[in-house]
This record gives sequence, C-alpha cells and structure tokens, in this order.
Amino acid sequence: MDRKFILAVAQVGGIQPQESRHDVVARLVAMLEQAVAAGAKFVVFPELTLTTFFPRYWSDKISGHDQYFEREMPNEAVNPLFKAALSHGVGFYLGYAELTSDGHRYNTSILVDSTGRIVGKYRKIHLPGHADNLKELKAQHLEKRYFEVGDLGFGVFDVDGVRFGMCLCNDRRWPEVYRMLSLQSADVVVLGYNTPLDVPGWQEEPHMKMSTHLLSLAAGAYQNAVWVAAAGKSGTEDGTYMVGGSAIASPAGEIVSKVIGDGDEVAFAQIDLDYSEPFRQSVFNFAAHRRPEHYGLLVERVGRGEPLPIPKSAGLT
Ligand code: CDT
Repeated sequence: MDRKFILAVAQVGGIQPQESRHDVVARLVAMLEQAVAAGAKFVVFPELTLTTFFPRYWSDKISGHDQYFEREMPNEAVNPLFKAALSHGVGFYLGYAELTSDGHRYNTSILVDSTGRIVGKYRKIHLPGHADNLKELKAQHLEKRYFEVGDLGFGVFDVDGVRFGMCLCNDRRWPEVYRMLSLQSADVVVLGYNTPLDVPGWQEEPHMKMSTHLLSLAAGAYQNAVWVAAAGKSGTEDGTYMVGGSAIASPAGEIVSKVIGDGDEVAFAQIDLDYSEPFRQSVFNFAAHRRPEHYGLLVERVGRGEPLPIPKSAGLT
C-alpha cells in the first residue's frame, strides 16, 4: 500500500441465530466489492462477524455453543471472502470465534494481506461481561464464560507495507491497548465490535453507548498519533439492539468517516500515513517526552487503591 490509501469499514447488520455462514459471507463479499469499487485497499469487518452475537445466550456446558466457533481459518464457509479479496488484491481484518485443535476458545481477529495470506492474529484480552448465569436477563453478556483471555499479546503486523495493530471491541475503551500498539509503531489500529444497547450493569443512558464508543476511538487515535478504524455488528439480533457507528478516526482525534445507519453499510476514509508525523514529532514524540520511570503503578496495580506515599522531598508534613 502507498502512504495514502483508501480504508473501508464494513458494518454488518444484525445476524439472527439461525442464519447460515454462507449467507453472511455473501453479504461480506458484497460489501467488500462495494469497498473495492470505491478504491479501498483494506476492509475492516466486525468482531464475531460470521454469526449472531452468541455470548448473549447461556449454556450449561461451555461447549454448548461450539456451532458458532471456527475450527480452522480459512474454511469452506469463508473461502468466498478470501477469494474475492485475493481477486481484487485487497486486504482485510475479520473477527471470529476460534476453537483450537487442543480445545481452547478465543474471541479472535486476523489480518489478511492482498495475496490472501493471514499475516496477523489477535486473541481478545479485555473480555467484558460475566461468567455466571443471570437468568433474569433476556440478553446476557457471557464473554467471560465462553472465551479464555487471549494469549498472543498486542501485536503489530506488516500488511502490504503498512503497520497494523489489532484489538477487539471492549479493548477499544482501554488506553493501554493503543499505547501498546503505538509503542510498536503501528500506523493503523483496526478493530471489530458488538456493543449491545443493554449491557448488564452498565447504567449509561442509551445515547452514551454511541458517544463513549466514538470518544474511545478518537482519544485512542489522538493520544497515540495513529489512525483507528472500527467496524461493528449493528441493528437487531434476536430482539437485542446493537449500536452502529462504524467509523474511522484520524491522528488528530477527529471522526473523519462514519456510517449513518445500523445495517450493512460501508464507510471510507483516505488514510494519509504522513498525517501522523507532525503529531509524532511534537506533542506525542514518545522518545522525547514519555516518562516511564513514573508509570510503574500501571503494571504493578490492577484495581483502584490508595494514593501513593508523597516523597519526603516534597516538604509536606
Ligand atoms: N463485545 C464487547 O466487548 N462489547 C462490550 C459491551 C459489553 S460489556 C458487558 C463493549 O465494550 O462494547
């Protein structure tokens, strides 16, 4: 890819529990072709793109939803997407549920380059929700039950000459994620998401589901001088509404492109990798200005705790 290229986010409208992967993949191919027609060189698809957002359903057995997992990637159902992308010479990001040959379950995403090769893999680290059965809820959020915490860390990968970092959904709300990726010189951070309107225990008003989503993308982009592109699964799935708002944020912290609806829809932005440079050389010149010797608490402490002792040299009594 050149220093300037068109990036697309392909939002996917609701997928019902009985829908087949073949039908979903046909929708993805149609959006990929729309993106290609607009000149896109890379397309971002959502988290758990191929099926309904099954962590809303309880199962007595962990294996009770294994029909929603992929045992290999690519596979027969997603081959049309790989083929279409290869024939047009575009890369893509895809999220899916992964069941490994030794029985581990992860919420996973991959990066595929323009030759159809999988060049990057990420397994979701910030798993939201709960593991217990909240029977009284119509839609639960059981990611903590069905997935293990990812074991691959936060990697940065070369895709056709551009450095891509990846994360998934809830990760986008955590500043540590973008910093981990930007410290490895990621140019673009791509992510998929499923954000239900009703989340157990979240008290935000409905409109804030959208504003906190966009705020997270914009803040991550600005504070790390990277482009951020996010594609959601949106609309109604089995009676549960998921927010749309698939969008691209620039290193200036502006949302430069966003879908308008909550169905299948593609949004585009012209990415200029050189646009990051002034930010990287001034306010966010990491090498010049970061002070990791004062950030120890970030890795020593997980939850909120007591204030640190004030050094004696402060002269406070
Ligand atoms: N999929 C995902 O991570 N969704 C969360 C919302 C639910 S948290 C219980 C998100 O951060 O959008």
